[in-house]
Amino acid sequence: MNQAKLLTEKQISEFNRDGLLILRNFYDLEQDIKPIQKMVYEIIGFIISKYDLPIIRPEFNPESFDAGFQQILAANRTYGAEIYDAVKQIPAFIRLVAKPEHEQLFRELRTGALPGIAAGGYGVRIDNPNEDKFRASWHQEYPAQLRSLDGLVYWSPLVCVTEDMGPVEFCPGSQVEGPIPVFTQSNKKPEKTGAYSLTLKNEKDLLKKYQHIKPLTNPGDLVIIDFLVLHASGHNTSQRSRWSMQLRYFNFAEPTGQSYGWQGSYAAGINFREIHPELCAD
Ligand SMILES: O=C(O)CCC(=O)C(=O)O
Ligand SMILES: [Fe+2]
Repeated sequence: MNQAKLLTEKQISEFNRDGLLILRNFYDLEQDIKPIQKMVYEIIGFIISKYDLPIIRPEFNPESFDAGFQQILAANRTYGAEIYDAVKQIPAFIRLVAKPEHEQLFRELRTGALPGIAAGGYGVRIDNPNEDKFRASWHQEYPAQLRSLDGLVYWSPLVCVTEDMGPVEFCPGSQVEGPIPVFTQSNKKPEKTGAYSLTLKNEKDLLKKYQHIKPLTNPGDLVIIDFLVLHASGHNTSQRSRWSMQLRYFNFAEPTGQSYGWQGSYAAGINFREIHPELCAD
């Protein structure tokens, strides 16, 4: 049986060249995205009630599902953390994570792959205005996730990402560098923890070598990112949090991942240095 292809040959070669591919309107807003936005709205409502906050919200609307969230942050930043931890457990989100199309995309982009879902590698980012602590500086996904060398990040926004929200910045083509050594005990970033604290070796020179792009995306759009492509969070200088979903898939068939039993990295409590001492620059 010949399953209909999700990607054209042109898209596959674009991904092979850039390590990056944007599929506009890939998800069904009504079926895939709106149920997630609705549950975020409900969870925000529980927090408003729980802490008895004087916040009045409009009825649910996909465009403004996070209404009240900035006032919650202003009341107490830790309420935001409570919401952050909650929203990755929304069933509609987990259904999206496991959508068969993600396996199929992986197979179309990586011939012979047996895709896996990176445990703990999925979540909903909330990039709040003028916050730096959780901003991802320039990185490749691989050291932060491990599992296999040839993984993919599926990134999709829950809000219309505008220039001032700090869209993710990419260096297309930079996957050809292969895995880049990192400084792990970076005293350059004392405020960052776990994978966020890693710094690329020769970062400045690497970043000069490649073009930089910051594509604007809308709910329903899917950005596919090679585990080895350089990328970084932008700076959100807007009045609204940049809500986005990240799902990460790896390849059971890839030998490097097999050699360490497809283990995860920092978030899984694994010591990156034990798995890849040669990629530790310090
Ligand atoms: O959304 C962001 O700011 C960063 C996303 C990222 O690094 C990722 O999805 O792997
Ligand atoms: Fe990333």
